[in-house]
Amino acid sequence: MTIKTVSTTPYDDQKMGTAGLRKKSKVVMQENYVENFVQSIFNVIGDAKGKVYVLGGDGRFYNDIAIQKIIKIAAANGVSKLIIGRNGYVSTPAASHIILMNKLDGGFVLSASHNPGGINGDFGIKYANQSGGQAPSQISDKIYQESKNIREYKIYESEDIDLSELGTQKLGDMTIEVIDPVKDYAAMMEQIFDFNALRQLFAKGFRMKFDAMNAVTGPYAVKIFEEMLGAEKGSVINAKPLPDFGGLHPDPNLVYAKELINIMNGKDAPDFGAANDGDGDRNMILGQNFFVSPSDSLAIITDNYALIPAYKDGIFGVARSAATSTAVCRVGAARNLPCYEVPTGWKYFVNLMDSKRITFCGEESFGTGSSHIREKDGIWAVLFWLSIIAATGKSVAEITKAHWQKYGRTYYIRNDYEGVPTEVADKLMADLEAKLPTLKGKSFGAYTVSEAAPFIYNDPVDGSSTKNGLIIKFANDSRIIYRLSGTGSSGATIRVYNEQYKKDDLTGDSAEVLKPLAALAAEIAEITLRTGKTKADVTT
Ligand code: VG1
Ligand code: CO
Repeated sequence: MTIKTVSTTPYDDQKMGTAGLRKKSKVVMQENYVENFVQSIFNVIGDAKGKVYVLGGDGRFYNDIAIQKIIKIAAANGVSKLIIGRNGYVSTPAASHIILMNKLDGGFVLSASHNPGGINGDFGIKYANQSGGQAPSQISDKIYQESKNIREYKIYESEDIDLSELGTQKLGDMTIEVIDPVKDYAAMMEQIFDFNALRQLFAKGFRMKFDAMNAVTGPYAVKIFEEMLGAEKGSVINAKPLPDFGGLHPDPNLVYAKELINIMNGKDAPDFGAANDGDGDRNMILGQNFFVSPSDSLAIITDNYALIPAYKDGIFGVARSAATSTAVCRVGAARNLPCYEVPTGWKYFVNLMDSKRITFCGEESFGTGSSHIREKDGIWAVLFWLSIIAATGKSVAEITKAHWQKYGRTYYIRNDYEGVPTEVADKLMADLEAKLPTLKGKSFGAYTVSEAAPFIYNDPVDGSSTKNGLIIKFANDSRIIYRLSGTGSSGATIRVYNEQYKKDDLTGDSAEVLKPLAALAAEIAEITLRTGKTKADVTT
């Protein structure tokens, strides 16, 4: 066994987006693609001696190949130890927990999250640092620069490492510890929530369905909901992680979690439904024939913090991405909690959590979490909802409607226009930005523009400034936000977020209520004219 130095040619597209590097599987499968990217990270880290990282993925196609490459490159670069989930599996939230619990230097999660997998799907690598969260742009930019100039990488020449058995082995001087990726995570959940109360809930006959979408959360969910809490066997569906997710698009929303939606809207529906995405950081919450919008979920969780043992003595504050509805800030205002607004991407919450400015945070894209880790956490959100149900004895729909009664309702819809040529999307955004100053004071029927500007975030901790999206606010408590996706693997996706707050009028249908605003949003940005699309490809 020896360390080999291999000469390589740089790729020019290894820029991390909203959440790590995300590409078509076939792009990642190109010669030395993973090697270049990972070596670039180690070059930026500098001396890896004494450093320890967690490694694993959501089990998608190429997980098994990429993980072996990373192990061998880490060993050749002098890493002291890798902690790896058995069979190469670890969820994004569990990886964050492993980093924090063991005070590691960071980690690698092999996942393209909610994007489809397989040879024609997507692959990705999320890189976290010692904060437990994904590296901030200042670091990922350096890695990108490095990747454009890389000329060689170091790799250990050896047989593949067997990751199927728990225990410790060596590759040269590097220690490899294969761990059960579920155990410590489940123990943390038991610390946060009142598992006895949840066991009583299921003992009384409460029924749930959790859709793991054939991705990484299956083993976590079976362990926690069925084995520890006593939900009936079969409560977790699509529980076995598969390399192609069984053909599913592991994005937990009304469009892609079809099987679960049908169960929850069908005869004899269980009391509660939930789904997670590929790497276990997103969640969708459902009642019988009832959908909780992620923005409402964050607000409801915040309003109920005192029901949970870990938060009962108080929380510091809350935060949402700018695109997420303002619902949580109304709870913040009522309860004297600061409410921060950050760019899209969980990494922007990390400084706020580290500096004890916030405890809870969330995104409209089905992400909810707290400072127990530095990633969003799908199973945590599900346990939170189950705890609210156990404590109040109310159904999902009753809890949500009571929340609207108390605070009013923030109607919310996101329209995605996918596969738009990059130049078209970039021009649309640039022209729209240029037009914003002319919109102020203008009326479009019932909608009078009160503010129109790019969203700029000044991080109160590290002083960095980030521009992300364009916001138009109207005098009638409604907003439109436009931004380009940073997680796609081909072309551009234009996301248009629409929201309208109503103090009364609580029982409408979101799509109906927001129809005029969504039409106005498309008109202002000239979506049809520029993209040829007469309607959104996906609405969530
Ligand atoms: C999307 C979501 C964003 C989320 C990100 C990563 O990014 O909008 O809220 O943080 O995915 O989610 P974008 O740039 O495509 O809008 V995950 O589950 O990949 O970590
Ligand atoms: Co994800």
